[in-house]
Amino acid sequence: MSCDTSPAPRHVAIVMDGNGRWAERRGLARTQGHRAGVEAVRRTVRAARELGVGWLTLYAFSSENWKRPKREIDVLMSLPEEFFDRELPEAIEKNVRILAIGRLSRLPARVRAAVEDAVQRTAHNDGMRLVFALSYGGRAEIVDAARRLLQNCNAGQLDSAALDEKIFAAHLDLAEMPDVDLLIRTGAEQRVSNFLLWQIAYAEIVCSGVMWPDFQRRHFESAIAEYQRRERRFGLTGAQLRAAAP
Ligand code: V0D
Repeated sequence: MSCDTSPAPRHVAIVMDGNGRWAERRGLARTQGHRAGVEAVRRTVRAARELGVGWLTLYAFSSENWKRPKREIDVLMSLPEEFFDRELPEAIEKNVRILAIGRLSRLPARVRAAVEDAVQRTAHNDGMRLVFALSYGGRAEIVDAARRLLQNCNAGQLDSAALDEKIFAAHLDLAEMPDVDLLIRTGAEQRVSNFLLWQIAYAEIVCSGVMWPDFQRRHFESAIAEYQRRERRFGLTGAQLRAAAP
């Protein structure tokens, strides 16, 4: 069933899992899976923009990923630059604003510089927001927000009695990031894995058995269609839904 009238989700977040397994199944090195994953990122960014998604947040590197073998980390750290070589001109042309969340200070200086350069060069864009979570953990983001709040409190800029969810959210890595509407996880796992914990409070979760390098536009469209089917039921009882059925 298609529904042309339901809105696209405003904020889609994706856990891009299954790259290593995709490669191992083909007798390739895991790093070949990560490289193939970059192509899937390119396709997905283009599809999201064309489908009218306002925010796309991608889990590129978790705070736990630092425990991986050094050689694998070295390849992973080459991917932001590889991505921008081809994609930054298009992002600029298509009015995409690039942002990053996570402990960017832990990244190699070169990677950090490439990311900050892309953020800066697209800072004036007001089209789709493309957010990369790098060296990111959801709990760490919440702890960092609490630390900023305590600092503001101790500096007399915030009264603890006035603290509410809205003020708290404004101290997260990106104050203007809206709640996630649709959380997609590929790679046949069904876990949140410490991604955007605060922002997914009311997210619809769609898990896909497809390994991330195989993720195509049709998989993205089908996840959005599933979101729209669920969204149309929002708040109604089963009886109300049946009564409203044509
Ligand atoms: C490997 C699948 C794009 C997930 C996608 C540093 C794991 C491909 C980026 C990227 C990675 C990050 C920041 C940025 C621009 C692009 C990326 C990493 C891994 C880890 F500003 N893909 N990608 N970064 N993979």
